[in-house]
Amino acid sequence: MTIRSWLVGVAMAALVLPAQAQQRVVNFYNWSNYMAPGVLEQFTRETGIKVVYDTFDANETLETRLLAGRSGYDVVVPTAYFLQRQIRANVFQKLDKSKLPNLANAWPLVNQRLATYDPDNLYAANYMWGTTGIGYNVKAVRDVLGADAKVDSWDQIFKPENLARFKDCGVQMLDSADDILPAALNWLGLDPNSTKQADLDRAAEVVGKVRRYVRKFHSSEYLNALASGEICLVVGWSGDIKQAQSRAVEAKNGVEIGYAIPREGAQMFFDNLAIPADAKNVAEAYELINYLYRPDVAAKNSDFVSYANGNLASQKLIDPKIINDKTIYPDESTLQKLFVITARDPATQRILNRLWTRVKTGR
Ligand code: N2P
Repeated sequence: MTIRSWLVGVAMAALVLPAQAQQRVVNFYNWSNYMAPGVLEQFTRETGIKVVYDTFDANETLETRLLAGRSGYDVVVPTAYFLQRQIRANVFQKLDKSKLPNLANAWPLVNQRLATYDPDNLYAANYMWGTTGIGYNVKAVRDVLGADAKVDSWDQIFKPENLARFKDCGVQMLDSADDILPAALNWLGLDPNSTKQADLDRAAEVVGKVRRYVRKFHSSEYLNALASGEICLVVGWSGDIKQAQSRAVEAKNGVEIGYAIPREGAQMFFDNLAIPADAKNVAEAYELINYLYRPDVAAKNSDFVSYANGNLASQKLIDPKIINDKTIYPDESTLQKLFVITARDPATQRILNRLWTRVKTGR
């Protein structure tokens, strides 16, 4: 190497290195199956900010990382009843609304719901919301229950003699104490927010009795498994089930998927954007949240993930198939049937989790 070429090399490195050091980054930890393809790439194209994207499928996973500190994340998406106690644990920073002009697009109704968990909406902005209900393979249900059978009740899941009939075509259930136990409590006519040991024991007993008909407790795999026809019944999240429905239509594989909000009622959950107190890339976090609150971006996401969002201005841009679907954007009478979960204190949460582990393993 000549001195000259070496010098050129050094000069080029000097030009390139600072540019690399300046690469703006945002570390985004979101639920799986919760983002339309292309949305984050578009953000990078528009802002130059690289998104390091990582996903989870359980609030517990997110919470463990947040409570341990130095999670490395700049934007996270806890469900409201987890957010509530994480705020108390000082895990998040207050949002500087002057950096989020697009929050003007927020849906006041959703803000108001969220304020139960985050008074005055100081720490979080709703991303998406949905319900926990029953996904099913239409043909399999017809084969097992007869031509005019309808899946519209938790009896289908929680009565062992009913669930037993679906064992062979495949049943999955969310691996989530906070979704399944409240559903069982509600079905028993008990308060889904009950913290009474006797109530929780009864709910656990209900699930324990149907456990052997459940092929798997898992919170994200059922999307593919339903779409491919590998399973026929699931207790899962609305949008994931609706995504399975669209995926099967696109695949033209003859699989038809339905989603039901059972008549006894179902849980309605709110998942929200928040910035950890120790986030390193705060300016970038604001840019990302503000971008996600652009009406066109929120609409694109809801169109793909089949969840309702917290953005009122996006509604006129959302595909009529999505916005007019009452299992995604529930009407008044459906809303009446939905219940919400409030934050549990850490001790009750531990009881619930222990119970859940026992239910799943049968030990
Ligand atoms: C996204 C499911 C999020 C719902 N796949 C859980 N709150």
